[in-house]
Amino acid sequence: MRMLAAVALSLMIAVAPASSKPNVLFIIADDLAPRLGAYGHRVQSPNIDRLAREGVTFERAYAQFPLCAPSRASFLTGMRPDTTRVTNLNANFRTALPDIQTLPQYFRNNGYFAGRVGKIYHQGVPGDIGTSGPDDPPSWDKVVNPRGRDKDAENGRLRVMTPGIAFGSAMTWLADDGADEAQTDGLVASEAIAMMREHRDVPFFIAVGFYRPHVPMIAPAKYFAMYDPRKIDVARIDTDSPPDYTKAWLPDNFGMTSAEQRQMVHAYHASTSFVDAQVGHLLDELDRLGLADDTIVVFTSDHGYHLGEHGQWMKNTLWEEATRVPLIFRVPGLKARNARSPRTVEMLDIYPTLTELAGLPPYRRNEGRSLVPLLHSPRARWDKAALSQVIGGRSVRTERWRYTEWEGGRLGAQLFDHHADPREQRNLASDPKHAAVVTALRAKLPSALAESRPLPRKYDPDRNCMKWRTGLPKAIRAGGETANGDEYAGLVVCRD
Ligand SMILES: [Ca+2]
Repeated sequence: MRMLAAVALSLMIAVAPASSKPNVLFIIADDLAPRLGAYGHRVQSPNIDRLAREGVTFERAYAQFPLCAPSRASFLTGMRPDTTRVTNLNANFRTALPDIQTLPQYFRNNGYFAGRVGKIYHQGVPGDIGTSGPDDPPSWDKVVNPRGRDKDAENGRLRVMTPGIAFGSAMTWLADDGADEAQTDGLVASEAIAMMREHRDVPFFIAVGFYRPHVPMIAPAKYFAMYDPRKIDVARIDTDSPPDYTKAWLPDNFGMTSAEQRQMVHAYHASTSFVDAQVGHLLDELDRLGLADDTIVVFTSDHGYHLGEHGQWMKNTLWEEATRVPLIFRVPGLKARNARSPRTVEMLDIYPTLTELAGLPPYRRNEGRSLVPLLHSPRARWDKAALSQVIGGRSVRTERWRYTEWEGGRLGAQLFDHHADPREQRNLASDPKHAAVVTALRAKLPSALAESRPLPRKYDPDRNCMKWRTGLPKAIRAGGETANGDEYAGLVVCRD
C-alpha cells in the first residue's frame, strides 16, 4: 500500500499539469563583475540587492571562458569550451554540436514558451545592437532586438579614452540626455515586460539580456550623478609585476592617466546602476502580474571585468576579476532566503539547476552539476572546483586556491592563496612548500593541452593606434587609411 502510494505520488509529479510548471525569468548583464551592493561593494544596486535578499547569492561563481561568445555558448549549451569549440567571437557552437538542445530550447521542447529580449547569445556591442546578431533560432519562439539612442552615440558624442581601438573594446563613456526608455537597456526592460504580460498564462522561459555595463558605457546622466567622482577609487598599483602572457592588452591601463581611469570606473558604476534600475522594473512587473510566486528568477553576467587590476581592463584573462560573475537565484517556495553560498560553482551549472527546479528530466549532455542541493543548503558539502580557460591558458579555482597554467605550463604557472592574498599578488607556483597543492590542482584543469598563447594586443596611447608586432597581414594592408595608420576591423594599426 505504501509502495502504491509512493508510485501514485511519483506519477502525480511526473504528470503534473502544464500550469504547475514554474516560469523562468533569466536576466543577464553584459560584462558585469560582481561590483554590486549584494557583493559588499559600494556600487548602488538596490534592486539586485533585493533579489539577493529574497534568494541565494553565489559568492564564488565563475565563467568557463571570460569572453562574451565563448562564455555564452558554454552555459547556454551546458558544455565546456573544449566541447563547444567556441573560443573566439566568430565561431558557432552548432558547428561542433549540430543537434545540441540549448537551455532555452530544452524548455521550449518541454512545453514552455521561450522568448529572448536583447543579448543572450553573443552580439557585438555596439555593432549588433538592434539585430539578432549570430543568434540561435531553434532556441526561441520569439525574439525582440531593441535599439536605443546609445547605438548611435559614436557620432561624436562619446568620451573616448582610447581612440585607436574599435568601439567594441575602446574605453568610452557618455552621461546621456533623455530618459531610460530612450536607451537600448530601457527598451529591453519594457519589451521584456510586454512579453511577460503576453505570455502570463503559459509557462514561460524569458531570457532578458542587457547590454551594459559593456562599453560604450552609456547611461542617462542621473545615474552618473549618483556617484561623487572624487570618491571613485582606481585599482591599486600591483606589488608584483605579472608576466605579459597573463594579460590581454598592453601597455598597462592602455596608458590611461589616473584621472582617465577614474572616469571609466565612474561610468562603469553608473552603467551598473542603470541596469539595476531596469532589473527593478522586471521584478516589479512580476509582482504586479501575480507571478512572483510562480517564477524562478536568475541574475548573472557572462563574465567578470577588470577595472585596472593587474593593469588590465575588460576581460579575456584568467585573473579573479575577469572570471568571477554575479549569480543569484530566487526560487519560489525555497526556505533559504537572504542566503549566501561560499562554494565554487560554474556558469555551466545553471542549465541543470534550472531543469531540476522546473521538474524537467535532466538533459544527459549537460557537463555541469545541478546547484539545487546548495539552494536548499548553501553551505552543504561540495567537492567541485570551478574551471576557466582562455586561449593558451587553463585555470582552476577552489574556495582557497587559484591555479593557472599557460601553454600547459611551458610559459609558466601561477598559484594564489585566496585566504592570504585575495588580490592575487604573490605567485606561489614554484614554492616547494606548495608542490602537493599544485599537483592536486593541476589534475583538475579543464584539459591538459593548451594552445599557443597569442601575444597581448598592443595599444600605443601616444599615437592612438595598435602596434602589430609581426608585420601587417595582407588583409590589413588592403584596408583603408586613416591619419594614424591603416584601419582594419575597427583597429587603427600604427604605421611603422
Ligand atoms: Ca560580455
